[in-house]
Amino acid sequence: MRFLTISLLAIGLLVSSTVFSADIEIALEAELANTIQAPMIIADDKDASDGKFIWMEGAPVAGGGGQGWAEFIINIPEKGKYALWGYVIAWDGNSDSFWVTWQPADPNEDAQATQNTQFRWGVAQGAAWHWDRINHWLDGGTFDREWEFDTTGEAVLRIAVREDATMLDALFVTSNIKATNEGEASVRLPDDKDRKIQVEGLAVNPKKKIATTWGSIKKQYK
Ligand SMILES: [Ca+2]
Ligand SMILES: [Ca+2]
Repeated sequence: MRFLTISLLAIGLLVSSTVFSADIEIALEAELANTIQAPMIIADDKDASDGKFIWMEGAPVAGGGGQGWAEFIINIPEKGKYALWGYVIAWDGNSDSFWVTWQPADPNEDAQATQNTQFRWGVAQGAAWHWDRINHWLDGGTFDREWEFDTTGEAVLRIAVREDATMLDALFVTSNIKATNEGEASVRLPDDKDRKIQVEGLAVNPKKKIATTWGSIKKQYK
């Protein structure tokens, strides 16, 4: 009987680690970014996750934008491909885009300066909070993005202002790159546990160590 139990346990472990290997999923609160550079700011909204979101404040008007950003240090637990989803509001055609770079999968490029459309996210419009998979809006069309990481550890995601008034409430990182809608991707907003992990940095490392390593990443990709 004991042998049977152990065997079943072993099979169970084998099955769960192969057939049912779960996607990696990380839920992040936009306003808990490691760095927020003005004029991008944190603002209040009772309908936003944890009551706050980030944006470059202003009415959605033509022109403007192009300054300010938020940076997130994300611990990549396994090598491989990842997709990103944003929980957003984009009122109209003048408030529906960001620049997105995620190092080291992306180069250390200031997309606000280079205007490289590879990093241009055309945000799905809507006046209520909704999920949108981060894409690149190229001159020839808009395509879902995926990022491939050859190393584990800290990766630096920058969401930079392109147009005034585009709003970001939360982010969802997933290794499920196939999903094209939020149901398939099992997107979710961060809960208290997610926020705790995000605030404390990598669960196992003190914040000081992250800062040091972040410095070396910047140096490496300069
Ligand atoms: Ca636009
Ligand atoms: Ca939020």
